[in-house]
Amino acid sequence: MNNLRVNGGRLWSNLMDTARFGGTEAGGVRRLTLSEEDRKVRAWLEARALAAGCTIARDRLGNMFLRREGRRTDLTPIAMGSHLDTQPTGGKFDGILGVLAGLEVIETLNDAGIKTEHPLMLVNWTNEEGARFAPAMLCSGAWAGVFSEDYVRARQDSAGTSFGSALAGIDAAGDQPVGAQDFAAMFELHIEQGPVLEREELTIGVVTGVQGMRWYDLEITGRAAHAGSTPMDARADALLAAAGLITGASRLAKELGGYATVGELTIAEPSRNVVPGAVRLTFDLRHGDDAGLEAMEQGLQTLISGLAPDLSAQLQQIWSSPPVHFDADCLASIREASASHGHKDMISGAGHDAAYVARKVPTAMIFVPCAGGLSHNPAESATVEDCSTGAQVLLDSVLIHDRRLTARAAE
Ligand code: HGY
Ligand code: MN
Ligand code: MN
Repeated sequence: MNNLRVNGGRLWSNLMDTARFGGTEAGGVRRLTLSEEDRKVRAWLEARALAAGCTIARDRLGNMFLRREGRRTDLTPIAMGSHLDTQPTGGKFDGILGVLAGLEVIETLNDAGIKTEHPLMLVNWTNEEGARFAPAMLCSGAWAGVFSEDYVRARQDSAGTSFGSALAGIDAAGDQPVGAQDFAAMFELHIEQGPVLEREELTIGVVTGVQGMRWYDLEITGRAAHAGSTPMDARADALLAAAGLITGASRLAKELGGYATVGELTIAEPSRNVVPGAVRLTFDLRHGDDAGLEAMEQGLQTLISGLAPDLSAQLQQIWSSPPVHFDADCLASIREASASHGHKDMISGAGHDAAYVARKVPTAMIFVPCAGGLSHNPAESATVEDCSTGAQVLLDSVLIHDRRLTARAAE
């Protein structure tokens, strides 16, 4: 193994410094995609990357490609990527740890005056979270050819602002065609966002894949009625129907070993003395295999078909991301880089840009623990030691992979 060491203190300082872009009183970060806070953190990253000798490119959807030249100009870059946007109740580490660890790799190589054979590319993927503009992983998905540019531009947030106008609003778009940037491989470092590593007192997760996930919108229509004079057995209460579906989906997930979450629920024209006549809610279903996902979807459909006749429901699937298996060579490089750290293979419960990038180039992920496995919460936290070890494994994985690919090309 090389004797290069990342500067964990510099990484931690960058993590705490960038947390001010969208920092909340609760100690978390609210940095929605294409917001003013997103513009500021993007500008911060570009300035640091330029100071580190990188060239900057952006595609037409604002994906950022920060390139460090290698010794060979004929080789395709090895990428380190993740995302800078957060959930509304986000924390200091989800996404940005992977981007800042990639910056730390570049600055460590600069400090040592070392050049890799392959160029390196630090990537910020626009709109990973899907919180403001659904679905998630929208612009890594567009880069992978899953979503058209027009589809992405037309997505709207809850205020009716389109992705396209928000993108123009912070001047984040570049002129590179979406999908034109190629990579020899991509590595993504991320907090686990689950309890496994912490529980097993391990520092590194060698992430072999990502579970499947599907998102749905559900509209339930009943009948608005007077809260005081409508008998309980004469109601078409849309919210009560939704409550039954929510508990039913949760029971299904437990039975099938999957995950079911309702994260958004809106009562149309809410009033405390009116029986809700119409509600809209979202379902996020996940499972390690397609058969399990399919069984969960069928189960939800069955629950919906069992609603009382004076209630109607429209279930629309708005997104489907099948289970992903990462690249064996990339995983071998991560395992070699992790040899001196407590590590284990694992599947990611959360979605990541790497899930779409893997459709086009060899890709794999590295996890580090976060406290209590908590994420998408202002209390999300990780330690300077684990973040530093994660960045070290990212550096070593990239160096090992650079040698692996170069040697193979010379055969
Ligand atoms: O939904 C997810 O798993 C990711 O955080 N976007
Ligand atoms: Mn993330
Ligand atoms: Mn997230």
